[in-house]
Amino acid sequence: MMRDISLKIEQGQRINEQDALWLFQHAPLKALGRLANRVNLRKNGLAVFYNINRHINPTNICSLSCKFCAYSKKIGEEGSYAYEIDEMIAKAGEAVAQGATELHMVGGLHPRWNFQRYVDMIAAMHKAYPDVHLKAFTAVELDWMARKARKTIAEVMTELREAGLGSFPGGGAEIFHPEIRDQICDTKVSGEQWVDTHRTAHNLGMRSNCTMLYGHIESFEHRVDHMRRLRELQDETKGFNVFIPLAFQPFQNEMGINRYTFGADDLRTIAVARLYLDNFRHIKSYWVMLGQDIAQLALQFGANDLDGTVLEEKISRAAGGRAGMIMTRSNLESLIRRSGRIPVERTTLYEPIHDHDRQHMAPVAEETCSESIMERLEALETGGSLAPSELWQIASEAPFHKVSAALDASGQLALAAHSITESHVIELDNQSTPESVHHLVRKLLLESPCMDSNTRTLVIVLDTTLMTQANDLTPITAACHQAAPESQIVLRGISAAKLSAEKSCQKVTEHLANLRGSGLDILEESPTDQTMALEDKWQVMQSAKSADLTTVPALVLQSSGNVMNWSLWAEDVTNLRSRLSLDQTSFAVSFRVNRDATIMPSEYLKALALTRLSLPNHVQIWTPADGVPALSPNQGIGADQSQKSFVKLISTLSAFGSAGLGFVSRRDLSIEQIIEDIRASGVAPQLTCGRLNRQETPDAMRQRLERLRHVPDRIAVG
Ligand code: V47
Ligand code: SF4
Repeated sequence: MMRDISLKIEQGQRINEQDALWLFQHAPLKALGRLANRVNLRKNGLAVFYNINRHINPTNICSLSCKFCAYSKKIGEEGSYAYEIDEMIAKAGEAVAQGATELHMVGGLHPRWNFQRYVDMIAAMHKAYPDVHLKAFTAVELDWMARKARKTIAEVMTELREAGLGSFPGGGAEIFHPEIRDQICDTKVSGEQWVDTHRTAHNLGMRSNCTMLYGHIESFEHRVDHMRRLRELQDETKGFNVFIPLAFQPFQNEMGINRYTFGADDLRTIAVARLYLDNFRHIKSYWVMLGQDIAQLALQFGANDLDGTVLEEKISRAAGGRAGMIMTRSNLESLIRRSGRIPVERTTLYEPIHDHDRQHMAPVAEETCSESIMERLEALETGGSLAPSELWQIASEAPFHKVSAALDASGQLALAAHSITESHVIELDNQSTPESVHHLVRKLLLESPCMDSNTRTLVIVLDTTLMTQANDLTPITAACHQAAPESQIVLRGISAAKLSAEKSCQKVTEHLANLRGSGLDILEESPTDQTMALEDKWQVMQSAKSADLTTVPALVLQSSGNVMNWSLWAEDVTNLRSRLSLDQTSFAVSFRVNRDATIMPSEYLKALALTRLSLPNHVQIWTPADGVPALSPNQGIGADQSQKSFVKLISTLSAFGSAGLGFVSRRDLSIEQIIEDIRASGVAPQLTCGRLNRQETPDAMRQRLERLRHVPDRIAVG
């Protein structure tokens, strides 16, 4: 089916609603992304748009009570506000001083404001800043004004245009289908009225945007129905500038929904929109609702616009938006550049501000790289081994989707299950004592819901990153084991294990055997072990193996300045590969990002895929949740009540080569939420305690991996 749909698109045919539904329900994530990316490049070239704008939400007082809305208040209610026109002009002035070319204004339906109030608002803003484009009022607000003034929608629009209004934003669309609309916003204009209002605007020669609020109670069928109505109107009028999928923000709503949309679902929605809405040139990856992480990745999945600097957006913030209220020009440009694209500042109507940027909008048939890079990528695909300099070249030059295609072609992954190892990290420091660790572990066990069931055994990770002096760790592991005899114990820190041997005046092998005897199960490399000499590190790992400890080496991504350090990655992965090829007993590598590094999600997934391609088949790659990068500042009203923003990436990991979440730190994550994320990635979640793997012989593991291969990376949400 994927091939049929690709063929249709390649031949310039339209895909239909059944196709779009299939893409939502079944398309492999990477293949879907590749197709959407190709279509976007052919329309928009390498350019990705952003603008310098400001949102001003004139009032949160609203006569309606949509069930999903955390923003609206009633008159007199605590937190309600209504700006005077002067205040709005002052706010606009701040933005104009920073180079804003657009003001975006939408708000509640204030029961005491009449139509003239809105006309005066626009006229005053236009008078103060005649060069700034005023994009204001949703179809819902326009209907409100028309009813209050007893005018037609066309009359209202014309008067607003005469006062200085430039175009209409896309809000208020939600989900058109009455099955959903009646449940979430039954007093709002109907889907038909919304479409009619925009038809009227287009017929008057005005342009508008359109949105779809997804990730609440709607099904994929409702999303396709919504997009169908937009595509039909666009066929008729060509008046829409852009389609903007709005990811539902779940804090404070009357729908009983308390989780954010899955990252894989966000990407899928952008990609299906790009493929189905073939008469739209622009698809917006709205960072305010998606978070910076998914917004950046969406640029590989068909989106060509990030929206703008925004400044003071209140609607998503009230509903738990974690992305913060502002991005600077340089933030936006950096997200775009590090996606391999060219940032182009645009006007509201999607013209480049600078004429010389037009060249970047020229259609591109495909992102290319040199033949030698392709040959090397093919060599990797078929299990060949490359020199670090060759790997470095592939990593820094091959586009994201060339790597994703190579991973698919290699048949390397395709997992039926993604393992989750529930763990709790105890950060040891110089003051840690056996008593303090024992106390912490007992407390942990009493509080931990995962000890309720026999099948779920907690893993305790003793993390040594904060230890700056040598300490004999044997009494500490013994205390941990005594407090939790059923738990598996991981020591994170190879250099700490070595220092511990020195402190107790023992040979490393002898000391590791003692640690094993005191209850330790696994020795895991920590990011701080990167500073150890390679030979020293491997020697300790070798000794750990002789002491019957399982060892988990790490691959830690680093950045230098504001760029990903691919050369370090290439060196590290080469060392790991040669080490692991000799060593058939190591079953996993922990893949993480250095705490101080800024790694973009697209770089992280590309590195993950390349690492999967570079390491021997029998080695699993674990992506510990606390080592996944997070760009979103995770600020805002719902931030501490809800999942952290990096959780968004979890549902994308298995498609790019991760076999499991390694040792999940449970401090700010709920295992139930993670299980949902794994399901959303299309593979089955599998809770393990790590021991499962220890009992497996290398042969049995190889057979298991063989069985798991060739299962497509499907999605199963909706
Ligand atoms: O219509 C309300 C949505 C919209 C929530 O046209 C929510 O360029 C998510 O339309 N979670 C207003 N969304 C915002 C809007 C918009 C934003 C940016 C650019 C443009 C454009 C338009 O916000 C509302 C509603 O669909 N919304 N509550 C929520 N909890
Ligand atoms: Fe009012 Fe808009 Fe909120 Fe609905 S979504 S309650 S119309 S502010």
